[in-house]
Amino acid sequence: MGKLNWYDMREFLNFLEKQNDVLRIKEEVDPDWEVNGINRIALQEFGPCLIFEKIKGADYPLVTNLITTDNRFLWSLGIEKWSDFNDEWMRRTEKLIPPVTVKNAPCQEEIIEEKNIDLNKICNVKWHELDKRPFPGTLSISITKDPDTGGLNAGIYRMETQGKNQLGWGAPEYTHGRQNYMKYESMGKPMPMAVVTGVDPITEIVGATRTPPGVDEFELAGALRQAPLEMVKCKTIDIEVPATAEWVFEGYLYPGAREHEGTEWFGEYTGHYGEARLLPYFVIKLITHRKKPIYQGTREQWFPSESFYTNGRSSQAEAYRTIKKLVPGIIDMRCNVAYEAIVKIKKLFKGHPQQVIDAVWGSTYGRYKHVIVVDEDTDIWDYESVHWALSTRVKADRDVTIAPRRAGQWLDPASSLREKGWQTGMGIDATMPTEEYEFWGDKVPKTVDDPETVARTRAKWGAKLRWK
Ligand SMILES: Cc1cc2nc3c(=O)[nH]c(=O)nc-3n(C[C@H](O)[C@H](O)[C@H](O)COP(=O)(O)O)c2cc1C
Ligand SMILES: [Mn+2]
Repeated sequence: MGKLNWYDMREFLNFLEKQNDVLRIKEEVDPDWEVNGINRIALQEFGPCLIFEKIKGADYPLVTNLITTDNRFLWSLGIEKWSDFNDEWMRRTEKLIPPVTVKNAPCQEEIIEEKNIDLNKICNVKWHELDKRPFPGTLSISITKDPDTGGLNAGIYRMETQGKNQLGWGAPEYTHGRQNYMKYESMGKPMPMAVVTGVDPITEIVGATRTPPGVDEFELAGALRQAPLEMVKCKTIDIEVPATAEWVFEGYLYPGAREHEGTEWFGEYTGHYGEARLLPYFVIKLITHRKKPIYQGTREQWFPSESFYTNGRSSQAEAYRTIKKLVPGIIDMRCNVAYEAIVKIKKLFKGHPQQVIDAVWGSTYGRYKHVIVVDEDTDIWDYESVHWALSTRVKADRDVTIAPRRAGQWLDPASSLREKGWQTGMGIDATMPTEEYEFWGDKVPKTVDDPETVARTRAKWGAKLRWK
């Protein structure tokens, strides 16, 4: 169910409404605690998508939890079941599909001039108890251009309100967005940027996907949709944005300009509060939006969260594609939104699992510090099964590789402030050590699967043994 090429967020919302998967909150709610509380509860219980129609002090409605359940994620992409997901992603994105530029676009139906911009009227939500300021940017996509290649980049980075038209920009140096800024900064030039929010679900997903460098996320969106995305040129800067976005902020980041996030902590996708940082900031010069625009945001937290789906699962699919191109025998891959990757292989040679571990560390953007490699008979979609392999096939002095001083992520709470950005890799080969048994001429232990007996029993007992 679902489909590939949603026209806009509204079409997806209408579909969700028909599935009885939207809750409209018409009562006025408090942006300081109540939006947080309702989201915290709804997320944890795999609740519906939420539309807050009246937030105290704000003039516009807010959508949250658009893609925070298995169903809503798979509907976004028109994929039926998880077991198809990695391969379907790979198949569709074999060839990227560039967007088309249109002249008139819904996202430019209305305009707010610089002097009339007041972010607090647009989104004034504090997503967690210890956030001291509103963070309108949780699901807002920053669109920048590489000044060398002209290629577009899309990324979601946290943005806090620092003034009526100023937002902090939480993009660390390892993101492509920040790398574009670093190029402008070294030329001493301001970087034009557009920030969009309230987009069709595939655009949201690609904004959160960790791709190899140089990939234009809107071409990736076209591939996932199997049809080009419609985009329109901004009014004041040379950047294209998705034509059906609800909100578009046009503006600049200036070279050398930094401001500390005016809070001590911000709740993050690791499920912990992350430290506030000294960051570049975005100055908005013009806002365009649709008629009756809907703002979009989300509450960062541990699983289940919007990051888990749109960043975790999509980046997993990208990592799967990369690894499959580099190492033979890769069957499937599961990554969480934080820092773990589990890879299922058909072991072909000595050191094969270790090569997989090295490849994950060296070639993927997800910064998966822990890599677990398992055999074909292990079900990576069932953590019990993975732990069975870990506890029965691993001899730690032989199978665990520790690799210090790896590139990590800023927000990993396992590293203290002094070590932020660094991580220690741990690779675990949880495949059966067949090569050792074979070396000694011994038989490799088999699993107690007993397929012949199972088949024989099913043939005789048939329907009587169907419990599901
Ligand atoms: C809700 C949400 C919030 C996110 N916030 C941040 C953030 O504050 N900083 C960050 O580096 N990445 C954040 N991400 C992940 C990035 O969007 C993701 O890594 C993306 O691929 C970066 O794009 P880029 O490499 O093209 O710059 C967030 C993702 C989601 C879904
Ligand atoms: Mn990118």
